[in-house]
Parts: sequence; C-alpha cells; structure tokens
Amino acid sequence: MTPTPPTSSASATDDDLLRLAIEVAREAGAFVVDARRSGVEVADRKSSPVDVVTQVDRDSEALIRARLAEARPLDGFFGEEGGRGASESGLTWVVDPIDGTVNFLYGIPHYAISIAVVEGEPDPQSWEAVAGVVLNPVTGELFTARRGGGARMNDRPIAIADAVPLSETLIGTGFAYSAQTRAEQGAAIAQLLPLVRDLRRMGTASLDLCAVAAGRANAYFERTLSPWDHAAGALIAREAGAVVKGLGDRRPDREFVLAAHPETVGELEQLLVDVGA
Ligand code: LIP
Repeated sequence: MTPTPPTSSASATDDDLLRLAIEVAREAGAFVVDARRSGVEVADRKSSPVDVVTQVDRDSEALIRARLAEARPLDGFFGEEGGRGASESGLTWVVDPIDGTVNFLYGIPHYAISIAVVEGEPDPQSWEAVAGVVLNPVTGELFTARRGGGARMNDRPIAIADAVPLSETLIGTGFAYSAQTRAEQGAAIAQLLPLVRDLRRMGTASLDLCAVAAGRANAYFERTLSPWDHAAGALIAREAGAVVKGLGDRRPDREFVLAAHPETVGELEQLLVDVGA
C-alpha cells in the first residue's frame, strides 16, 4: 500500500480524512482476517474473565496507529488497546482495532475494524465526528460517513428504515462483561421482549449501529460501551437519518447508547428506562 503523504489538518478535507480511514481499515482488515486463519488465542483478560483481548487486537491497533501517524503525524490517537497520543492538529483518531473480539475469537464472521476521526477533545460529550468507517473484513461490507455527507455501504447510499410502532420494532442490543450487570440486563430484557418485534444480540456495537443505518434493524441500545465502540458507527447512523443519543440530553456515553428513528426514539427511550434496560 502506498502510504498517504503527511498532511496537516489545514490542508486535509473531510473527504481526504475519510479516504485515509478507508485505506487503513482495509489494510487492518486484511491483516486481521489473515491472522484469524492462523489461529487465535486469548492474550489477556481485562475487566472480567470474559472480557478478553487477543494479540491480533493489539497488532491491529499498532498497524492502524502506525499508518495514521505516517500520514498525519500531528493528529491524536485514542485506541481500545491502550494507544494514546495527544493531538497537535485538533484531530484525534478513535479506533477499535477489532470490535466484536469475542466473535473474532470464536470465528463468528461478525466483527469490525472501526475508525473515526473527531475534532476537539477525545470525549464523546464534546467531540465533533468528522468521518467514520466500520469495515466487516470477512463480508467486505464497508460502512462509511463524513459529516454532512450522508452514509454509505460499499459506496452506495444507505438510510434508516421507516418508523414503525414499538410493537413492530426490531432492536439490536448487547450486554456487559460484568456478571452482576448482565443479571440486571437480563431482567430488563425479559420485560422488554414481549413489547417489541424482537431483539438481536450480534456482538459488535459498531456493526449494530450500522445495521440501524442500513435499515436492517429499527433501533439499537446498549450500556457500558467505550468511546471507540460507537465513535464511527454513531456518525454513520446519524448521517443515515437516525437519532443517536445517551440518556436525556446526554450524548452517547458509557451509561447509555441509543440509536433509533427520530419519530420513535423518545417513546423507545422511555420504555427502556421503564424496564430498567
Ligand atoms: C464489544 C461490543 C459489543 C458489546 C461487547 C463488547 P469489543 O466490544 O462491540 O457490542 O456487547 O460487550 O463491548 O470489546 O469486542 O471491542
């Protein structure tokens, strides 16, 4: 791959940044799929015995960080596997080098390289997302967006599904790595399930947000996510017409991420609060 020449934030357009994110996501995706074929083992456990990281996660993040630094040495970096670098350009890359690590570990072909570039501090409560890429390297489905530019999958425009009553809503969700939190989430799900069409627990937050963007689900919610889980997928879902928010007036955060149609997001949020989701 011919590395993109270094640029400053002043010269790079949003489209330049998006192109770089796509280029790097594709290279990391090819690396990850190839590494999977060689076999994958758990390298460490993080917040709980089931919150695992593989060496491929770490190597993917190192590759992504190196390529971005080659092209844009003044930008900041905020990665899941510990990569942190302060920004001198005002831009920071927010990266999940393998989102859906458990799916990757088990060989379930539903995981993603998630790369977003944001303006301002790397804080979801204040940053402005500039461009985002979510690539499923197994299926080749490449979800992309830049601010104000709409959302695309494999370069074709995508949009959220039409609004439907909550009782006909297909909702993506996920669960925490903490056993106690999962018990609470399971109790909430038991109340929610009879009130909606159905649930989908696919295991990869970034792809769950892209499913809403592509109309493959009506909504998605999850608690305990990290900024790198939703940074790119939230921009893609918003650009596809969804509201993506936290609780009340908050932006998406560790406490809550909800993506839904503008006409139903308020009613759904209240239902989720009522059942303790
Ligand atoms: C995962 C998310 C998923 C969530 C998992 C985990 P990771 O991210 O994509 O939605 O349910 O608990 O947080 O850890 O694979 O990068």
